[in-house]
Amino acid sequence: MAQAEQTLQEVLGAFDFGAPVVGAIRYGCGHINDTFVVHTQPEDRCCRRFILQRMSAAAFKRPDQLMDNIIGVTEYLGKQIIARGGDRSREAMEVIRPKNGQDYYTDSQGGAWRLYPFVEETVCHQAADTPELFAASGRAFGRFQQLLKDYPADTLYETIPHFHDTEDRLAKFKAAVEADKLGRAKDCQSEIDFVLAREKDCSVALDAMRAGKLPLRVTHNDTKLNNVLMDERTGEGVCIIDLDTVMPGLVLYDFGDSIRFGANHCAEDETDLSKVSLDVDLFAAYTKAFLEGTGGSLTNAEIEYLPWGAKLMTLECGIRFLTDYLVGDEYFHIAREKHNLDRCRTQFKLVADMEARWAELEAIVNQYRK
Ligand code: ADP
Ligand code: GN1
Ligand code: MG
Repeated sequence: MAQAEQTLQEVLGAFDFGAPVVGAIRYGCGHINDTFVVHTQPEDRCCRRFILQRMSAAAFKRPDQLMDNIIGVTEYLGKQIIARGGDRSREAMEVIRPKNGQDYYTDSQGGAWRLYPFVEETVCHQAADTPELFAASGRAFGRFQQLLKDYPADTLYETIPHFHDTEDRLAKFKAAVEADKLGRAKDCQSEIDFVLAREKDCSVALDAMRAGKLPLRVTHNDTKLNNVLMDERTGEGVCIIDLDTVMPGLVLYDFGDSIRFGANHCAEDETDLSKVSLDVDLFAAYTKAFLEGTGGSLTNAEIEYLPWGAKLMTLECGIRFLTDYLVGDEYFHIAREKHNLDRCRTQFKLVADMEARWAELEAIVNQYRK
């Protein structure tokens, strides 16, 4: 048996699924963790599914702290949802501990694995085909923000230090260009120049935070459309997933990352850049719904900075893809050569569009200001 298969069998044996396992296969489109869907066959009902994940060792140095955060947040969300008369089993993730009673299982190769119930009768979208769908995701992420507004932020570990510290991302990018260890900088000089021309932008949100204009809150920090499960019948957001990066942050990070990924009609790795453009109607639909979801809890300054959230999260993500390309694709899963460079190019095309349509974005956000 190959090592990977042997490890998977070891891990499957470490959890009690309550019924025989009939199969485990790779699942989903995440760039970070290794995700599997596990099918089991209870005697008295049809197949029951689970999500089994090996947490990325490249991304997360301390799986113990990561799981501590996730257990704290999911238990808290569960209580909030029950108090509001919701369905806890569908609306919040729930960690299933391994047989050894720990928060996660460490396999004999050192991999760290966790298990969740599969949230059934939901759809995970890779693109926002309609404004209604995108708005539903905005309401869900806004509500997530509202549900966690009183969560004790000081109990959260920083699972990835400097995650949305755009200044730090810029510094790491410059170091990668300087080292150019694979000689790849020559393939992407115009992308490198694009970043260098926006060096000052990287400080805009951090300066506002340091000046006391923007408060730290508990934020998700990875609000891609495919990190919310939508009800397959109603189309509404059911459950926010991928809680690895729930940490103190600025609300504009959550808003901006959703816009980055969802307010256009292309995949993040589209190679035909003529197809990639910001859809301002999607931006408007998301803005309205996100603010509804937050239930009026944001300050005027936070709302005013939302367009910056969109631009900064897109620029930062492009910088991260470009840096990973330069250092040899160490962080993001890739499926082809230059995959990270392709991803970087779509991000920079979107940044350029945002800059060109800045006044429109500000007007939309202003319209929804208190
Ligand atoms: P990554 O950090 O690699 O993006 P995710 O936690 O987002 O990992 O999981 C990858 C994919 O697996 C998701 O986009 C979604 O399709 C699916 N998924 C994750 N958790 C669940 C769940 N509890 N129920 C149903 N699908 C899930
Ligand atoms: C990763 O985990 P996933 O695939 O939802 C990454 C995000 C990036 C995104 C780009 C922990 O998100 O920060 O914006 O890829 N997550 C982590 O698609 O680094
Ligand atoms: Mg994900």
